[in-house]
Amino acid sequence: MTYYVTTPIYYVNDAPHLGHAYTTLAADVLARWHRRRGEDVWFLTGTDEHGQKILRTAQANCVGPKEWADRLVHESWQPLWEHLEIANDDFIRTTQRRHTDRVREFVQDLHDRGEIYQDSYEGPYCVDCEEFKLPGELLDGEGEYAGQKLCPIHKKPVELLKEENYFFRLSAYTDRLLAHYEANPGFIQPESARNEVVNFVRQGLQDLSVSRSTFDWGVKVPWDEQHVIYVWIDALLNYATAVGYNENPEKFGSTFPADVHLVGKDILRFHAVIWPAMLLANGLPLPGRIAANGWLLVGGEKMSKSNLTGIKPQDLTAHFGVDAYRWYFLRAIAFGQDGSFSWEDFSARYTSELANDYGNLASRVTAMVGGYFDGELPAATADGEAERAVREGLARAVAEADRLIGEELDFQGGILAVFDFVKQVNGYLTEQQPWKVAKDPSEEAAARLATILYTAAESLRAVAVLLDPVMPETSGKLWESLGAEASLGALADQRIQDAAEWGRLPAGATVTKGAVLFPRLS
Ligand code: ME8
Repeated sequence: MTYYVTTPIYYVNDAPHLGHAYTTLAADVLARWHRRRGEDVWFLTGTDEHGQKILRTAQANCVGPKEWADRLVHESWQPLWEHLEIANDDFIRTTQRRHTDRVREFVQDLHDRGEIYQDSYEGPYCVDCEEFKLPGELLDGEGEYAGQKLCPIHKKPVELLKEENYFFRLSAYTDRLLAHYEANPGFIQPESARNEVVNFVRQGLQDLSVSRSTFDWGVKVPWDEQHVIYVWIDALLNYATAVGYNENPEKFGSTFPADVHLVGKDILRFHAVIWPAMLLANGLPLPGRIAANGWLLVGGEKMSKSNLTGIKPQDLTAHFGVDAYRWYFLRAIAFGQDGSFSWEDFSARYTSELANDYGNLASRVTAMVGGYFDGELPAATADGEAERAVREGLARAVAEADRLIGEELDFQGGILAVFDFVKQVNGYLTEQQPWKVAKDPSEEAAARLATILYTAAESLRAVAVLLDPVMPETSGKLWESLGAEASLGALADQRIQDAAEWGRLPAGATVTKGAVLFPRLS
């Protein structure tokens, strides 16, 4: 079976900001990690292009909605993912025929099964969320919004909608969903998100409006073309249509359902309640896990396109580089919790952890192999207690990182496990003082010097493999400067399991002092 990972498909109402990149990066690291385990992986991302929000944005810009979506996809979203080295296997757009045709079939099937009925509905709607809200969750407006009710997420007025719509019998799934959460404790992550969903569903679910009839930018309801399918039903189905639902049984059978849907906590209910109910109604299997990330905050509020608080990832990568960017957000914020970005924090961590701890280790070791051994990696012939401790540290780091990143989606914990090992190797060098050993002309000292440098270089070989999913460019540079390719082959072919196997880098490898991994910040 394929390990199938997804991101949300993002609305193309505006260009991406740090928050979108955060979820996508986490998914990318997870996908790369599983590829490094030798698994067959499918990593999907894409864009959500229908609905009122996109339509209004396009109108405000005096272009048609499809033209607007094309522009944003080609000029903003896809170039950003390339820039950030996102290695997705597919990119789905909800305006593609491969998607819209299948959405119609899926909804027709629900209709045929008696899961959909017609009724009228009146209620507050947030266009930014594309969601009907419950009156109880709205906030009272103040200042310019005095007297109005506001969306709790966007802090903007909701609109009162009254429409004749089609409804999905979501309420009928309350008990089956609760039973599924109970039987599968890891279905929703983190624990706090799971509790929130369980409490919400326990109150009983209401049937869900699944069509809109006051505008037409969407997939038409097959049996009543006066309606378009509600944008969230359309969007959630991307996870099925992109891997061959009703089209390619072989691909679908080996890929669907997803092992992990990564989503922001704002859209958790859609994924943990509505999506599984849709699948149950259609007789399809449920995903393995819905993992919710917290929000990147600006001034204590969710960073958002709609509120114009988005910071562009390119503003940061221009200063810190792409790899440091990829590393920082996963390293600095515990996955699942909210976090804030600050230039000060990023700069401080870059300097102490990337440049001083990791970058310096690489440059010291490669420079010493150059200076003392003419760039030819010596063999370790005088192994002792200190070397054993390094080997044990590595075995621990590999096991920890694999469990934390690969299984628990604790990116921060996994990265820290590797960086603890980097610190251990730095400490080992400080203790062993190869620069002093080098001054001793005895044969014994020569063997010690060789052993120390071999141990440090071999440690770096493992670190390059372990950090490759997070910082692919840096690992590539290190791989090259260790001369690893000639004997071990391409970095892309290394396995996480290999990282722990001591002694893979052969004596005799040609080590060069490559470019500085993390240049000083200007
Ligand atoms: O909701 N912090 O699209 P969207 C962290 N089209 N993550 C953030 C964030 C922040 N400040 N802001 C956005 C939609 N995100 C729907 C999804 S899926 C079938 C349809 C991330 O463009 C986070 O993953 O509003 C959030 O869930 C997603 O962007 C919402 O993107």
